[in-house]
Amino acid sequence: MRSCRFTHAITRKPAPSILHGLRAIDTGNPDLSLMQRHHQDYVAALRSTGATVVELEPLDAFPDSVFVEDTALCLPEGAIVMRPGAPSRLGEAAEMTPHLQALYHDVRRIEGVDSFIEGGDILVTETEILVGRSARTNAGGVAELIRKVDGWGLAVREVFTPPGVLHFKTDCSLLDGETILATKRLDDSGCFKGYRVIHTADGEEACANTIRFNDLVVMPAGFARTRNILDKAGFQTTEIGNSECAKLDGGMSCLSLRFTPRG
Ligand code: CIR
Repeated sequence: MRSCRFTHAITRKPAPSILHGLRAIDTGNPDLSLMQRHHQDYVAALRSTGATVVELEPLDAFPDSVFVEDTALCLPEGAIVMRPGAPSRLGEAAEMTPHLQALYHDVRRIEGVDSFIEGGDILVTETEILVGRSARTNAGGVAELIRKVDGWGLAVREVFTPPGVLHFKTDCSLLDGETILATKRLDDSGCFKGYRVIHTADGEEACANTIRFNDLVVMPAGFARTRNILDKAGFQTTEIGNSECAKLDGGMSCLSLRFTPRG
C-alpha cells in the first residue's frame, strides 16, 4: 500500500513567530512551549513505526512553516514543490526544495504565476490523486499539477473543498487503500464514490484530519467517539495533542510530508 506505507517523513519545528500564524477565526494565540511538546510527541509517533523523520529547524521568517505539508506533494516517483495560495506562505515552498532534492532525483515545481496549490488540498489514495479547489488552490494550480505528475501512474481528479473549510483534507483522511475518514458534509458532496467511507462522530468533525502512517492512524486527542469507531473498525490509533495547532486551523496531516522516495 504505497498510499499508507512510508520510509520517510519531514517535519519542521514550530518557530516563536507561530503567534502570527494564519487563522480563520481568532480563538487566542497558541502556546509555543505546549505546541513544541505536542510536536515532539508527533515526531516520536512517526519514528515509532520505524520511519526516518528529518526534523528541520524552525523558520521564524514564516509563521506557518510548521505546517510543512502545504509545501510539497511527495510520491515515490518524485516530489512536486507547491505554490501556496496564502501570500505569507509562498516562500516556504522554496525553503523546502533543497531538503527534497537531498532525497529525490526528480523534484519538479509548480511555477506558473497564476498557479496556486497547497498540499493540504491533495489526498493521495492507492489509485488516484484527489485535489480540492479551495481558497488556496485554484484551477491553474490543479491544471499544472496534472501536467507535472503525468507519467507517474496516478490520475488526478479535481474535487471541491466545501466553502468555509480551509483545505480538502481538513475534512478527510485516508485510513487504508480503500477507506476514507470524512465528515458527513464532505462525503455528501459525492466525491468518495467507490471508497469505503467512515464518518466522524457527530460533533467531532474537527478530527477528520488524521494520518495513516504505516501501522498507525495518528489522530488529534480529545475525540473519543471517533477513536472508538476507528478502533472497532480494526485500526491501530494513537492520539497527539493538537490544541495549539488547532488555533491555527492545523491538524495531523499538516505537520509532515510523508513519502518513500525511489531515489
Ligand atoms: C494556514 O492557514 O495556512 C495555516 N495556519 C494552517 C495550515 C494547515 N495545513 C494543512 O491543513 N495542510
